[in-house]
Parts: sequence; C-alpha cells; structure tokens
Amino acid sequence: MQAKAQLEQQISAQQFAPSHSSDSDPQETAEWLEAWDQILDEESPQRAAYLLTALTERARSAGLAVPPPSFNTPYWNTIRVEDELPYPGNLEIERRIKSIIRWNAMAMVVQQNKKDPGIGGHIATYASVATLMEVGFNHFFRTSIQDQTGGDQPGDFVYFQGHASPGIYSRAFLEGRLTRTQVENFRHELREDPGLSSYPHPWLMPDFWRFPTVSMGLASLNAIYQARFMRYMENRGLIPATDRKVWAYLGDGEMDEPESMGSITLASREKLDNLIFVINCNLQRLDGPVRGNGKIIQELEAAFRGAGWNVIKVLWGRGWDPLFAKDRAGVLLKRMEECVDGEYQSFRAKEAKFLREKFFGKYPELAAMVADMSDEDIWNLRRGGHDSIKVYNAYKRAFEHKGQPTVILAKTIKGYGLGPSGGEGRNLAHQSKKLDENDLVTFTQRFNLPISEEDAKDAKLYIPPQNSPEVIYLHERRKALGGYYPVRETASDLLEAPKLEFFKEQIAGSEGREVSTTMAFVRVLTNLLKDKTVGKRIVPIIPDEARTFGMESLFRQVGIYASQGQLYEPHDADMFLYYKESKDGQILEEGITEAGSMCSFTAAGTAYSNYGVEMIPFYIFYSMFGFQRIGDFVWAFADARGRGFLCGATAGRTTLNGEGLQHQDGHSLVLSSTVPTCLSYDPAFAYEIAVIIQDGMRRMYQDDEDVFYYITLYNENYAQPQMPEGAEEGIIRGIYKLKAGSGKPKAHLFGSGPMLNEALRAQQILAEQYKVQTDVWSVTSYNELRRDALRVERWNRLHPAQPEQQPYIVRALEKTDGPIIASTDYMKIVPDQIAPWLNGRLVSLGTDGFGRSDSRQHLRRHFEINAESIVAATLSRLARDGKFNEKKAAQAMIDLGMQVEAIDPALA
Ligand SMILES: Cc1ncc(C[n+]2csc(CCOP(=O)(O)OP(=O)(O)O)c2C)c(N)n1
Ligand SMILES: [Mg+2]
Repeated sequence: MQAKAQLEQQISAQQFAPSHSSDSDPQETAEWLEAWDQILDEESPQRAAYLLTALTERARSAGLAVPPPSFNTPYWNTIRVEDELPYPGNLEIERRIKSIIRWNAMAMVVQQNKKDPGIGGHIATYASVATLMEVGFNHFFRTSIQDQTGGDQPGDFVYFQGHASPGIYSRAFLEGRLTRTQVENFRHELREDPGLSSYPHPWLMPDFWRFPTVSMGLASLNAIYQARFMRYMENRGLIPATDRKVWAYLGDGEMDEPESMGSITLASREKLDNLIFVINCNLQRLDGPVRGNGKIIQELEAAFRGAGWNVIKVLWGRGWDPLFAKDRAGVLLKRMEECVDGEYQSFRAKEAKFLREKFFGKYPELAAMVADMSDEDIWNLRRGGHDSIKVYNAYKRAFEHKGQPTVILAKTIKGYGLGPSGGEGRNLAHQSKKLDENDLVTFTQRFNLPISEEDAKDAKLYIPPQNSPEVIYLHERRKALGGYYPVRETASDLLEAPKLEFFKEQIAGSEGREVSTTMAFVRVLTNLLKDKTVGKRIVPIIPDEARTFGMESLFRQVGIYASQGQLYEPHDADMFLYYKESKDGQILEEGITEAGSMCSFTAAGTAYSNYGVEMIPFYIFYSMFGFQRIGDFVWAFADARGRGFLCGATAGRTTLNGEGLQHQDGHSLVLSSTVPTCLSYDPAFAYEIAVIIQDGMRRMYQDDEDVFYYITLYNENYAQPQMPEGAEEGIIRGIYKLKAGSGKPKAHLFGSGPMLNEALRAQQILAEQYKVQTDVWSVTSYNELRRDALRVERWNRLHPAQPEQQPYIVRALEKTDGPIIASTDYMKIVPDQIAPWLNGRLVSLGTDGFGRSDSRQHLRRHFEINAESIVAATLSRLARDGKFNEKKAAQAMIDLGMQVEAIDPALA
C-alpha cells in the first residue's frame, strides 16, 4: 500500500473510531477495523466506502441514531500524491515568468506610492494568488476564437479578485498589451497619458475587463448566476453547449459576505459543473486573520461539501510529501489539525527558527523528522497554493469534474515573498504599499530576478528581451489557449427594435377600462415575447412575485426555465394557466432572491458582450426591494455596461396601500438617479410605458448604447387614455403638457405616476370651486430633465462667448408663468431635482417619511399629495404671491380638509 494511503488509514482509525471509554469490547472493535482495513487494502477504497455506507444505512433502518457524516476531511490535500498528474508545462520557465510578473506588480504599486503617496494599490493579495493565477493563464483560461480561421472555441470567464489587479496588469504588460506609460500611470487615470484603473472596471477599460468584482461578494454571486445563465442560453438553443468554464477567484475574508455563500446551493442544485471557485485562503483579510481561533479552510470545506459541491483542498506543497510519507504515526497531521489559523499566520510572520520550535518542536517525533533539515529547507516548505504542480492537479480535476460545481480551497500566504516591510504573513499586509530597499533587493534574490541592486532599490519595472525564452513561452501558451486574457469583446448582433406601431394597443388606450400600469406593462411584455425578431431574446426575471404582478399567464405562454424539465405533473395541469416548467422555458423564476435575480439580470444584460448575443432582460420586482436592497449589484451592472429594463412594480408610497412601512416605496427613484447610466422613468399611462420601452430598445439593442432603464409600475387601476398627438418626444425627454385649462393658466400642475390623476382632479376643483385655471403636465422623468439641464448648463459655462442654450425643461415651460405644483408618490427631492431651472416657482408635494398601512385615500391625505392638497398648495402659493386672497386661501385649507396643525408626515 502506498505510504499516504497507509497513513490515511491509520489516521482514520485513530480519529474516527469511537472513544475507548465507551468501547465495551475493544477486541471485537479491533477485529472489525482490521477486516475493514483489509478490504481497503486488498480490494479498493470504493468498496471500503460502499461497505461503510451500507452499514450506516442498515443501522439507520434499525432505528439507531447514527451520527451524521462529517463534512470535513483531514487537514491535507484532497488529491493524493500517487494520483497526481505530471505538470504539462515548463515549470522553470513558468517560475521565471511568474517572478517577473510578481516583481512588476509590486513595483507598479511601490513606484506609484513613491510618486504620489496615498494613491493606494495592493501588493499582498496578488503576491498570495500569483501561482493560482499563473497556472490558469498558462494552462486553463481560454480566450474565444471567433474568427473564421481559428474556429469557434468559446472563451472561459474569469472573475478575478479585484485587488489582485496589479498582477493581471503586470502580465498584460509583459505580453506587450499594456504600455510602460499605462503601467506607470496605474491609478492615474486622468493624466495626459491615462493609466490603468484601480480595479476591474469594464466601464473604464472596456476592451480589457469583463467583470467588475472588487466590492466583496459581487464575484461569487455573479459567477454562480453567470454559470447558470450559460446553461439557460444553451438549453434554449441560443448558444451551442460547450465545456467552457466560469472561474471565480475569491478571498477567504470575502467569503464572510452573505452574498458570497448565499446561493451556493443553487450551483449544486443546477449541477453547474461549468463553475469553479478558487478561494485564495491566505488566512487573512484586511485587519487580521479571517479565523484566528479556527480554520477557515475547514469551515469552508464543510459548508461547500454540505451544499453539494465538489471540494478540493490544496494545502501543502510538494516539499511536505516526504514528511507525510515519514509520518507513520500521524503526528504531523495531528499537529496540523490542532493549530489554528492565528498560529499558522505567526509561523510565517516570524522565522524558520520559530517554525521549527513552535510547530515541529511540540512533539519529539516531529522535531526528529526535520532534525536534518536546514532552516532554509524548513522555510521553503511551501503551502499548496504556491505549488504549481498541486495547483495544476486541482484545476485539472475541477475542469474534468462532472455533475457538480467545484471549489478549490488553496492555502497561501498573504504578501508571499514581500518580506517584513511588505507585510508577508502579517496583519498589516493588506495595507502595505511600500517596501524598504532591503526587502526590494531580497525580493529579486529570492525570485532570482536579473535586476541590478540599484534598479531593485528603485523598484524599476523589468521586461526581458522579446526573444527571451520567457517572453516566447508566454506568447506561445496564450496562443495555444486562443489569445490573451483578460479581454472583453463586444461582438454583439444588434437587433432591430420594434416600431412604435407595434405598441398600438397601449397607444390607443384602454377605452375606459380600468387597468394599472403594471397590467399594461404585462401586455407589452406578452406582445414582445411573441415578436419574431426580439421575442426569443426577452428574458423575464421574477423573484417569486409573478402572481402579485398578474404575470402568471406567462408561465404557460413561454414556460419557466428548469434545467431538468418538469419531473412532476403540476397539480394545476388541467388548468389553462398551469405552472409550466421546462428545459427551454424562458422565464427565470428565481425564487425569493433579489440579489440573485439581479445577477441573472447582469448575465443577461451583458450577454451581448459575453456571448455575442443581445438578450433583453426585464427584471420585475417589488420596487422597495430593488435599489435599496441590492444597490451595489446595480452599480456593478452599470460598470459592466449592462443593458436592460429594471421594472419596479408595486411602486409608490401611497399607491401600494395596506402594506405599510417596509413595503411602500417612495425613494427608489432617488436611488436610481444616482447611477450614471440608468434612465429613470415614472410613467402614468400605458402609452408612456410603450414609448419609453420602444425608445429604450432602440437605444440599447439597435443603436448599441450602454444604458439601462428603471421604470416604476403601479397597481392602481384607472382608465388608460389614448396618447395625445406628438407626445413622444416629451415622454422620452421627461415632460409634456397633458391638459390645458380653459383660460390663461395661473398655475401649472405637474403629476407623475398615479399622481397625475390627482393633478387632473385638482385642476377641475381649482377651476370649478376657485375659478383658478391651471395647465396639467405629465412628468415622466425629473431625472432625465435634470441631466439634460446639467449638460446644457455645463456647456454654457464652458462656452461663455457662444449664444446660451436652453435646457429642455426651460424650453418646455417657455412663456408660462405662475407657480408650479408638483405632486409625486415619491419623495419631494424627486421634483426638486429641476428646481434650479424654475426660478423659485416650484412647490413639491411628495411622500417624505415612513409609510403606513391604510387605503390610498388616507395615505395621500396623510402625505399631502392628493388633489385637495394640490389645490391647497396652489391657492396658498398664489396667496403668498399676492395673486389670490389670503383669507380665502386660509378658508380653503379648512374646506379642503387639510390638517393644518398635524405633525409633518416627514417626521410621523
Ligand atoms: C463590500 C466591501 N467591503 C469592504 C471592502 C474593502 N476590502 C477590500 S479587500 C478587503 C479584504 C479582503 O480580504 P480577503 O477577501 O481575504 O482577500 P485577500 O486580499 O486576503 O486575498 C476589504 C475589507 C470591499 N472592497 N468591499
Ligand atoms: Mg484573505
């Protein structure tokens, strides 16, 4: 029997046998164990494992409380030495390449901080992950070849640890893809020669980065949903099925983010064997150890294995193999098992002597084991994540594994090779940006870099000659894998957006029938799904709210995506609108996960670049649980140049009645306004929705613009009018006059969403009861009006000698005067966005404050946004302007039922 297998057997006997105190017949126990050992030895591990399972099952069926299986394996490598495959590359050249990349990654940050102290950058993360990356770059990450000559190999997707970016740049620099100036300007993006972005940002480097990752937790969740979306595209026949992979490099500290682990069961449930997580377990996060008093690797192993993942641990480098072989009694493993991560960190932060004394010195057998090893030999015992052969074997296994996602838990050292001033293995590693001269020189010696002492002290970038074996090898490897990586392509197949006639049903109005804008939207979506050009590209995404939004008819129409099809007959199979799941279903019914749904939206909204296929996602959610809950994912979506429609349904703090404080949304439009590429709309009528969606489809999928839309959808039913002639431009730009009063208007009433109807009712009350004529305007987007005004204003400011231009809002209101009363179901700050261009005319009525459970009527009275409040505000303002009798205005407050002494709803 091989040494390690033998040892494994001894250890398992020692560790997992019941304790002797409860052993009433040790003799019998020994016989049983011996018999089992024999099977393991003479038959096969599979057979031995099978017998154990059979015994356990027998015990369970006899009613015994058998302890649950442990999800942990011993603290050693999952892949046994004897099962390892030889390394397919030239280890020595790869090591030299890696050393150069390490050096330049470090030098780029150190240089930059010399020039510009405080500009930041990270050196310790890449130092720990370099081998894990380089094995991938040299042997696994494929770039897609889409040209006619090279075939159609699809590329792999790699989510990099964001703060390891210097290493990725350093490699691209060596490949000649980035210039010296770019590298020298790392984090100086606004210079004459712009440099490189701090982290992976497709917005800033659209030909390079694909996936924004640096905010902890984004990569994990997005990678899972990307892998799932790849299968969705395959199963729907939109792309061919291939063996391409999604790799995600994650930090061990990062795994504490709820988003990191929150959806790991989805990956196993969906059997995503196209997904590989590599967790860089350097045992440290920013402030200190990830689990000083425990073992992060064991904790992650149990969690992932319990969740159904294939787990591969890469803990120890090959230098340890002979020690394990010698360790007949299992003392080495025992010592490894008993040390907590805080101790492992100390072993590296101190010196070989300390390691010898504290780790090996604890047991005489261990001390003896390393007695004839020098301090240097001991120090060179590497962790698994720094050993290319161990890493390669783990990747190869993961690559070939079928039926499950794989997580590789690789043990590394934070700041590996950076020495004391670079914080190697120390708590301050993450923040370290400078190395003292001594450590710079030691670095070049340790990694055998042909850099003079002088250049080393200056942290000069180093590039070997183009004809050096390193550079030749580097290019050859990438050529074999399809090209350089990372690279972001945008080989999109633009679509022709449907014309406005397509939406004739919405343009014509509902002929008196009362329908909500949500229902109107569902009709739009239903029709789009049937369209020959765009229908197949639509991706409806819903987090368990389809029935709330009246979308259940889509279940039957296009089916719910289920990778396994429908393995049961649904109880409602005999009904027309039954719950239909199918392998090529179109709807992504995500269950209750807004963050997961947002990741599906991201995968679909960036498919034009990642898969070369324009997909059109509509993610429909409870508006309150959108931006406020998953804002960081939306921000990353924008960074990734995502396109699509976010639809905030059950919108409005008073329109969604009865649900109370947690559900009634009065601020998503404020949050959406903060995302630069997001166009926010708050439509009132079906035809406005149609015009906005039509224009959005044109801009995104026909004209190739990297923007996306946030549209609020309400659940209040009312008659949907026909579109007034020529309203399109105003709808898109943000405002148009809906209904003029019958005489010269004294005031103007702005309304959005269902509050537009309140404005219309106020117009009538003002005319009939107070003889005040007003015009009513529909404002579909205060945010777009503001952005337009800001653009124009900036241009005017920068061109003082040119004739002044007018913002759209100013032009729209040309020749009007008198106060403007804006009523919105959102916060007052939403209309206030355009106040600077309204010369003090604006009075905003909105829903500042916590929501309440009650009916719409009471809610609108409470927040002072109903027709009566609009009338009161108009008269009050006219009275202050000397255009209406103030006593009559005060009387009107009473007649209109205003609660003049009540507490401000913003504080209630
Ligand atoms: C959401 C979020 N919170 C905090 C940070 C700041 N931050 C950047 S890196 C880091 C520590 C990362 O530790 P780990 O994940 O273990 O990665 P390592 O650098 O050790 O490989 C922190 C806290 C962030 N980028 N994102
Ligand atoms: Mg870490």
